[in-house]
Amino acid sequence: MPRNHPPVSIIGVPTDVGAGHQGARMGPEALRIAGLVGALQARGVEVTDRGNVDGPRNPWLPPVAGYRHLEEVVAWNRALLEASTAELRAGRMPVVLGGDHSLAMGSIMAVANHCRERGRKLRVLWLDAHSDFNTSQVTPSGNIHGMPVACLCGIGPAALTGLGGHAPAIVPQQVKQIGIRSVDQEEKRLVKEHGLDIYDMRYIDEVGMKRVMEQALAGLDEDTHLHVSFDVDFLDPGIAPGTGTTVPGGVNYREAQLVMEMIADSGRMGSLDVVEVSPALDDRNITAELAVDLVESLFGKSTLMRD
Ligand code: HAR
Ligand code: MN
Ligand code: MN
Ligand code: MN
Repeated sequence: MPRNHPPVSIIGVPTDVGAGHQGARMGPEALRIAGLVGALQARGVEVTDRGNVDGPRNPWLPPVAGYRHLEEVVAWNRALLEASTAELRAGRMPVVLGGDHSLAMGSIMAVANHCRERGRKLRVLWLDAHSDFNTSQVTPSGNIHGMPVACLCGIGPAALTGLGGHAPAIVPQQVKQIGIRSVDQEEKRLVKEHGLDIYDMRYIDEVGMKRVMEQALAGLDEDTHLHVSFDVDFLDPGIAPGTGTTVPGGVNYREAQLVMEMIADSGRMGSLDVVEVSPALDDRNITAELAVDLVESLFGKSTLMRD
């Protein structure tokens, strides 16, 4: 099934100011070295690597009032928001390479604004071990990469929730979370209260990934922009050890391929984040290589005669 993808712009966001471990700032280079650009070109996609956006270094300070490095996280997200907005306006598909997952705020705010301006619907697929729905009051760590979904839904500091100029950027009903297996106690209460649609590992075990993806993708139409936010800790640590917050019992290789293939078949993906690759924790870049392999599937590569 050959598909026509819009031209892709790769945007690196080499930061780990939102995380509790340093190292994700090396993720963009690891993904490039794993051959991301060539893999997309081999799919017939026109790709331009825009290089990295710039931002403050990691000062490595303890949290203040429930946030570690709030000012730095804001600065990186502002830079990404601007870069991604420019690509969307030019009719291009941003593929954002993290970096820690706090960057999903700038990435998705750019997409949300773009959809709002064009009267398009937005759905976010959040592939992750974590719900990333903490607030400063309940976070066990102060790490802002545990908060982006809440901030996108308008729950968080104005410096983050209002960054795109329109708060909330999205509503919880637009988000489908898959692979979830680590949600903090108070965070559980929040996701229930806000009605987040969560396909956790138990649900995946019970009903199977095919059915899960049919549900997560149900109702997409030609007016829907699908944003995929892929945190590599979604994957089982046995196949993806190179990330700062591994959680056992994750998605296996075949399930992950099916997820990506079904997204590709939907034909609706308009933007993508690949985040939390942490090369110093990895084993010969296998996590970045696996991420690239899965991105190929997102762009329509499949086994046998289907591609
Ligand atoms: N829930 C934990 C916290 O808020 C850890 C979440 C952050 N880890 C991530 N994001 N990699 O998905 O501290
Ligand atoms: Mn995450
Ligand atoms: Mn995670
Ligand atoms: Mn491959």
